[in-house]
Amino acid sequence: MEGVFHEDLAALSDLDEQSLLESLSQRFKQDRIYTYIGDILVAINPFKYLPLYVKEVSERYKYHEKSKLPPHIFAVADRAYQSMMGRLATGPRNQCIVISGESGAGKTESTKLLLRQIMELCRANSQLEQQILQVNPLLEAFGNAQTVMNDNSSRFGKYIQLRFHNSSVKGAKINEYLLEKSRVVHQDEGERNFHIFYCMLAGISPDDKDMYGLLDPTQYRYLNGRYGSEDIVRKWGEKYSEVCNAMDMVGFQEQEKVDMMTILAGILSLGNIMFEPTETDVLRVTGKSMGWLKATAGQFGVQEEELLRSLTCTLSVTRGEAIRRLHNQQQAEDARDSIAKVAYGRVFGWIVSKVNELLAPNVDFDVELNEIGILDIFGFENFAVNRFEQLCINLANEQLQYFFNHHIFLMEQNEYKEEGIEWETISFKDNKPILDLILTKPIGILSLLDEQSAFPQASDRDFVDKLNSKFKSSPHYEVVRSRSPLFTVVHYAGKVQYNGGGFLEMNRDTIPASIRDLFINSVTPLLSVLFAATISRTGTLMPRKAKVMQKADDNFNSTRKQSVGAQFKHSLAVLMEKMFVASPHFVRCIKPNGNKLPDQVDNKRVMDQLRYNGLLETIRIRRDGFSWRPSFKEFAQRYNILLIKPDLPLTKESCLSILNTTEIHGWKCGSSRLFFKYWHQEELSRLLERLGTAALVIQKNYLSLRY
Ligand code: AD9
Ligand code: MG
Repeated sequence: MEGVFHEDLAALSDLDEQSLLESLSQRFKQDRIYTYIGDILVAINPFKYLPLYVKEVSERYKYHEKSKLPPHIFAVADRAYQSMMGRLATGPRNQCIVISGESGAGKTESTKLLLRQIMELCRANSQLEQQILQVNPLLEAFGNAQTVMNDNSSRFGKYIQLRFHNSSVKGAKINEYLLEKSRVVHQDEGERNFHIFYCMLAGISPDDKDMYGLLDPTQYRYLNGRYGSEDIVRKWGEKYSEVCNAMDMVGFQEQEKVDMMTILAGILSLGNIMFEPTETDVLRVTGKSMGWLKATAGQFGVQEEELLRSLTCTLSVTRGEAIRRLHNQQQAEDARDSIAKVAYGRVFGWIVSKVNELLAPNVDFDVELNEIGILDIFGFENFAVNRFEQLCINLANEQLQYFFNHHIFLMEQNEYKEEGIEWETISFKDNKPILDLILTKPIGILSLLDEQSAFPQASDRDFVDKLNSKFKSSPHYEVVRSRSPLFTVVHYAGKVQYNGGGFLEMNRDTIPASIRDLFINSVTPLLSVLFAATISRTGTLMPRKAKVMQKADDNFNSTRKQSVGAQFKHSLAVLMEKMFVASPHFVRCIKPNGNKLPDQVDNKRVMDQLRYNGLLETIRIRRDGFSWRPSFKEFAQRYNILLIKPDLPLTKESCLSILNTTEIHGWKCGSSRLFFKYWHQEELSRLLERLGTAALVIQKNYLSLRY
């Protein structure tokens, strides 16, 4: 079949679903994992080492002509970098690379390769470059974990912004989204806790192990008694040295590292504290648990009695009177788990804000910085049990799909209409109604959740009943007849059944005042800082205030505190705002099979992904459409040099005269802008390059003659 092995699917004249699948899988069988659809890169996860990223390849892709080399992730890095420098085309100088795909499809690996190649491109070779490259192993150790879908699954989303002045990198900033804190205290079958726990236990020296009060890994409930074979343990040990090394390189202080590890050890001990009911309603901690309580108090640097009190009762102040409410066994276990979650979440947030502090650009205020952002979020998930976190993760993926559709289909086709370009509309699966179902005010899933979360008496069942009555007729919602609080959302990537159990609590995510006080008074400096400070939405730590101010703020915060859902919604909105004003580059990752195995293509799985990604429609629009649409002014400004007339008016007529001197075909002229195929950009750049030197000389002569 002609064209089956084509490197750019948009160049094929005729393609249906089946031949698209065949094309991709034939290429994949020859280890050609990358394919273009015009300016979009499709990447299929090989699940094996391929010699695609060695130094020599990296060199070859620097400042290359896209059409001359096979598709590659390094080509995307090159394009983003050149565009940021204003070398390739007109348009915003800030760039964003959006990587999407389901869990295990290869987004995080792609992100790392992009970062590496961009650093190569700017020939940073400085301490800053090393620091930036070390951020990933550090964040992965604390924020990734093994799931049934991916052995190194990102349990948080991140947007890495690289900041440049001219061609050199000046700093970086990380935005993190919604770490899945519940993993610290619970992991489903076949899953693990965050990597760092296993790394620490495997890699720590015997002396340090004693210092942190760590025991045998199989003892810890939060690790589910699971550890691993000797081989795995050795790898974890090696990873631990890498993480320590990364911390040193990025610039963490020795004391900060010690504090961090001690807090992690404390979290593990805390998980082993069990409670026994007594006849007098007071819970008892005895025997081994007493030992764990002592250990935790030591590791957290808090008083043992105070820790016990914050686990076994809640103190509230009503009309100036302190009321102590005793916990039952379940409440005490919940308090224990929420301390573990909040402590881990704060350590993670602190690492990110520390990284941002250390990597902030060290330049004067008036220095203009351009940016390349790389978005690597958690992929679409559908587990046996899906919780609140999965709803947020899948919402983020919906939002990205919308961003993609908006750019590729909506914006482009609207412009054709407005500019009077003849065009046969290409339809696509618009997921806006699903976004509305989750996000709309006042009756989206998240706002109903907020409404219910505000009632202390409301239950998860009440919440799901409310959803059922509001959305039963929505085409993207399905009522589940069950005694458990279940509901189904029909996402763009498939149906997901959610278990509403725990939604209200996870959405509220409140820390009891007694727990905060406990930690503020900790003698472990880092813990005390983490709880005295509030971590702002941007991930930076706000300074500790005087106690009185703190109290006033608490009252304020208790009425104003945003729910987790509302915060997430807000941070997604901020991210989208940023991305909508940058030039986007898309990488669509595909997972070839569900077994994480090399050389295996599960046709049905891949076809599902091609369908929900809208790839067939993407091919059509890239083939027939005009992805580069500069205004007359932008175009004339940049390409007037082709006519060797620097003072050309920036009008339509000038643009047409410029274009008429070239042999470029297939472009169109609208009422305010020009419409080009994606490959025209490169053709014009080539012309500029060829004429550039000569033209500059002539231009100089011309100017000297005139004046
Ligand atoms: V999740 O949404 O965070 O759960 P990702 O990020 O999409 O997911 P990831 O990049 O972690 O997936 O890839 C999963 C695994 O596939 C990696 O750990 C590698 O073992 C494997 N992988 C991915 N890309 C490549 C590659 N280009 N070459 C070799 C790869 N192996
Ligand atoms: Mg990932």
